[in-house]
Amino acid sequence: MSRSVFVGDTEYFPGIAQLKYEGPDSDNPLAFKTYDPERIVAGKRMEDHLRFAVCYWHSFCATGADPFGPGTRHHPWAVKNDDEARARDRLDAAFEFFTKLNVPYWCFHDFDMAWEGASVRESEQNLETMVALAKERQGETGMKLLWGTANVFSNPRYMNGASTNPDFDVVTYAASQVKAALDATVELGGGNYVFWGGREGYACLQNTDTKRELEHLAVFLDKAREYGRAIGFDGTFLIEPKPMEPMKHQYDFDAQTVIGFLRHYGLAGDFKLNIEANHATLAGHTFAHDLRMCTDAGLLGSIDANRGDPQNGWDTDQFPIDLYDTVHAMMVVLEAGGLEPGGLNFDAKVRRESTDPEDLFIAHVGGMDAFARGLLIADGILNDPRHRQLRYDRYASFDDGDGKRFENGELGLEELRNLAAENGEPRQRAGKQERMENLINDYVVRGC
Ligand code: XUL
Ligand code: CO
Repeated sequence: MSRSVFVGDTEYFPGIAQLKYEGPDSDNPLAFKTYDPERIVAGKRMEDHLRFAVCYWHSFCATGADPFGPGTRHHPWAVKNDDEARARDRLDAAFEFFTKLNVPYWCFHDFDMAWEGASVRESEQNLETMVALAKERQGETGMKLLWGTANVFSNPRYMNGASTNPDFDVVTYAASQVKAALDATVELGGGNYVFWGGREGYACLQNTDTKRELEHLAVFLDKAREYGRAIGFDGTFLIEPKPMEPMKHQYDFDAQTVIGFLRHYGLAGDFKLNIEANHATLAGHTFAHDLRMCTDAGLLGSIDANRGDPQNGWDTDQFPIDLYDTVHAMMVVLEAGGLEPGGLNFDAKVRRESTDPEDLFIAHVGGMDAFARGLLIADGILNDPRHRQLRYDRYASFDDGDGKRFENGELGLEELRNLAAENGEPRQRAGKQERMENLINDYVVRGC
């Protein structure tokens, strides 16, 4: 892909050229060791399998502030006094970063890219201004939008939730933002639109009408779908599950909860899931578990790629570097036939202590290489007949005969009982977990 690497009047990452694949022997921290966009794996270019996206919020808005102290990163695009001038500089810095990193996609919230105005109309105009500029930059650089979303959780008005807020006036405000963010997503050609239910949940069960709030959430999503389709959005609406944080309990707890909700309210199909690794682990699952629940249901939409910290019980949003995570994730993705029109969005932030501008590139390089390795290793494992055997042969007793009839719902409980009485104690069949784990390890070592 040949793209311009420098947009606007200022270069925000001087001294960094477009990153390239240099192979496993390279010692250049600003080069890919495994991610080679053109390399063909399982019949497709790596870039088309992985569909990497950079997120706007962590990379260009967040400064590393935490509850114990202010930000540590100094963004040269955030120095001007005027809101619009800062937003324009930030957009140019972001597009320079995207193109230098050489990823095909990006993602945004309305008020990462624009700034909130004093009224609904003013906020809409601010977003429209920035969308026009982003559209220009997309044209110049070849970047595409993976998804857009609205931030309906940061502003204090959303402290009790957005679409599940007990106050109807707040619900209407959230609707105004979602409408504008949908307009923006369509204008920028986004393939997906995300709903992360930031404060859709509760802090105190006793003061919350959970039934009514969940029904409001469903009506709100239905109306967003109706509006989106009416303005020509033909992509996927995505719900991003998360069990807690900021709320004590969030309604979109995990993949299975969301799948049940979508089916119950007739939203499945238009809506799929955006699975974030660190959210799955917060819910007590593995990343791959939540992915598998989605692919089993035909509802995997996209991925927010990151990881938590095993010692911390919160959403640390670190860059994904754990090979087991990426291997297991890519096994699920490959088996399901890929992510398109979703992708792998790095919803991840560099650590507060990572203050050099190059650290943002290095972090993404690590994440991209980790997923590229995951892809190659997963492809190797899935093509090994021993994997199929260990996983699927366990179910051979359902392939024909009475087992098949059971699967088809043709045997009643009494008939099942009679078969047990006739056949006697079942033969013990080992699960072979360690055999499977060792096989996967052999591929991890043999690698890419
Ligand atoms: C928060 C989170 C969000 C969503 C988009 O935990 O993951 O950044 O991805 O609102
Ligand atoms: Co996310």
